[in-house]
Parts: sequence; C-alpha cells; structure tokens
Amino acid sequence: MFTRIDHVGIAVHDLEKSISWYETTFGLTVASREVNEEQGVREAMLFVADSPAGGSYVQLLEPTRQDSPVGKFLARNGEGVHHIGYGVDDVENALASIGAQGVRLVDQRPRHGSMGASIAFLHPKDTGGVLTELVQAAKR
Ligand code: MC0
Repeated sequence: MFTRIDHVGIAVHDLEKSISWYETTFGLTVASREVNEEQGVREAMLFVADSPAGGSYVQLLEPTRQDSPVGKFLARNGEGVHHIGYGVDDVENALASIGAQGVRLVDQRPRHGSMGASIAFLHPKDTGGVLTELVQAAKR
C-alpha cells in the first residue's frame, strides 16, 4: 500500500530557526513553505531524496495557535517527531482499506496538504502511538 516515506513531520517552536539548523547542519534545502490554517501550522518541506514514486522530505511544523494538534503536542512533549507521512497512490482507497480493518480514521475524507497533496490522518491510539498520515502527492 505504501510507496515510500513521503515525509517525517517534526514539531518545532521556531520555524525559521529550525530551517536554518537543518540547512547548516545537514545541507538540506527548502522545497516549499506554507501556512495551513485548517491544520493550524506554518510549515516547510525540506527536500531529502527523490525516487520513482516521488520525493521524500523533512517537514518542520510550527503551530499558529496553541490549541492546534502541533501546539498541544509541543506543550506536552516539547520538540520532536510528530508524525510519519507515507506515500500512497490513492488516498481514498487506502483510507477505505485501513478503516475496514478497524483503525480509527481522524479524517474520513482527504484534506488539503503540503505541496498540493491530498492527505488523511490515522489515529495514533490505533497505530502503535505513531500519528500516521497518508499522502497522495500532486501529479508531477
Ligand atoms: C496526540 N497524541 C499523539 C500525537 N498527538 N500521539 C502520538 N503522536 C502525536 N502526534 C496522543 C496524546 O498524547 C493523547 O494521548 C491522545 O493522543 C489525545 O491527544 P490530544 O491532543 O489530547 O487529543 P485530540 O483528540 O484533540 O487530538 C489528537 C488527534 C489530533 C490525533 C486527533 O492531534 C489530530 O487531529 N491530528 C491530525 C492532524 C495534525 O496533526 N495536523 C498537524 C499536522 P493520551 O495517552 O494522553 O490520551 S498538518 C500536516 O502535517 C499537513 C500540513 C501536511 O502534512 O501536509
């Protein structure tokens, strides 16, 4: 079902400071920056590697409000890995198949994600404590 790791989402307090650290320390470059008000994040995708199935990224996430998922996560855990995003060919099919196995779906239908992707989250309480995101990348 999964075609690749699309991205690793990392919760940060200060997006610009974290971008600089990833650029300087690992030589990564920013592929996109967006504010997603629905999700309550200001985020940047830093390109890591390409594959026939699509790119892989580090996604740095700063909350735009304290009561958002990333704001609550930071208050509880501090900075760190927030979620894993797996590439899928068809997010609606993947959701139906995973939901049929009894995994709680945070999103019943796909939402708008970074770089034009269609995304949907699975509940971390049903995925071994790892917030899991399905990502159908925009056509390229
Ligand atoms: C919360 N929990 C987590 C977690 N967030 N566990 C592992 N990883 C995480 N990231 C755990 C808490 O510790 C808590 O456990 C329980 O889940 C309930 O958390 P809560 O925050 O008190 O409760 P809810 O229900 O308000 O929220 C949890 C839920 C939410 C997963 C439904 O965070 C959510 O909707 N997340 C999906 C959306 C999202 O994360 N958006 C930001 C990235 P205990 O044991 O204390 O009960 S947006 C993004 O990434 C987009 C832009 C993109 O990729 O393109």
